[in-house]
Amino acid sequence: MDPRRCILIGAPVQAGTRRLGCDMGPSAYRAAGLGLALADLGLDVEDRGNLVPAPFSVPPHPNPAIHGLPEVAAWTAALAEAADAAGGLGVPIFLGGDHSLSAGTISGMSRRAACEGRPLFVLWLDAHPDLHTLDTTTSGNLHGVPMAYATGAPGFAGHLPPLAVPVDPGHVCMIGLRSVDPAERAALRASGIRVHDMRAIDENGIGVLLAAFLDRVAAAGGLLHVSLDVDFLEPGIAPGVGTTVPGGATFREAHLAMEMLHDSGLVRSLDLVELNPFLDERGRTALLMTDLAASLMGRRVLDRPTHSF
Ligand code: 4U7
Ligand code: MN
Ligand code: MN
Ligand code: MN
Repeated sequence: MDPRRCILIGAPVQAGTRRLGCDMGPSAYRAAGLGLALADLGLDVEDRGNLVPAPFSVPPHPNPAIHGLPEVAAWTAALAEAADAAGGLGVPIFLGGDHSLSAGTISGMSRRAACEGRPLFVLWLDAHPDLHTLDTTTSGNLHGVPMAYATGAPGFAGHLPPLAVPVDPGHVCMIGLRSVDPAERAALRASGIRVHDMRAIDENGIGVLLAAFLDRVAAAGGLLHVSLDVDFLEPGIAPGVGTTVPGGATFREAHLAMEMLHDSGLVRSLDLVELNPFLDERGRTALLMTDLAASLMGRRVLDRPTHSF
């Protein structure tokens, strides 16, 4: 695997939410110049276009709120394959699409890590833990379940593709949480997932929290998957998302996190999720997410070409 090779994989999935528009996410990243921004860093960039999942038939689930299950099952199977294969060649960057896509990308990367005899760690940057099961979700929106699926929570068998290698919840760190449903709160407490909410960021600084996690990943010889939900960010700087929650990460906090991730040399794969270009303002959210991805791959804020948001 070549760490200087970036493989862009479009995943225009929107079945995980009732709000339409996430299917335009991959196009918006391309229009924002993500490929060029990465190539400018001297990286070898390959854009594989958008993935087209094969149909996947699943029995209906007894929870009547659930919608989009066959589509999410199909994307999960296709993305797990794509992640495992691309992860063996370079650094896959998944252009979403709603957050249900992480069910596939994380399960694929977890299989890849197991093939290499190394543990997979996940950094989850999100306002939400996305830790509902098919039984606890009341919205029925499957962008709220990928973390439960990827960590092997019960109740997914027969409804989503079988999970080859569940991620150890002790290898997951969530930063930025500020909207957690009661069932998720109980699941988080029981899980052993490391959680740093916005208050923890305010009190400690994001750098201290992230450094401690990166030390753990390095000490374990782990591979790191980063899942970046647009709503991790303060809605004022990132309006192009369906699930805005006030009080998110600032431009400076997000860039610091990306630069530290780059310096760690641990990141093997990245999800850019939940961008809804229909809700964006003149592409500013797509541009900010593109800048963050470029920072994670090696660009410094001060090297940024000057464009206005
Ligand atoms: B996202 C929610 F109820 N928990 O289940 C739900 F608050 O990928 C939100 O993080 C899920 O944006 C948000 O619908 C999913 C809700
Ligand atoms: Mn999310
Ligand atoms: Mn979210
Ligand atoms: Mn969302």
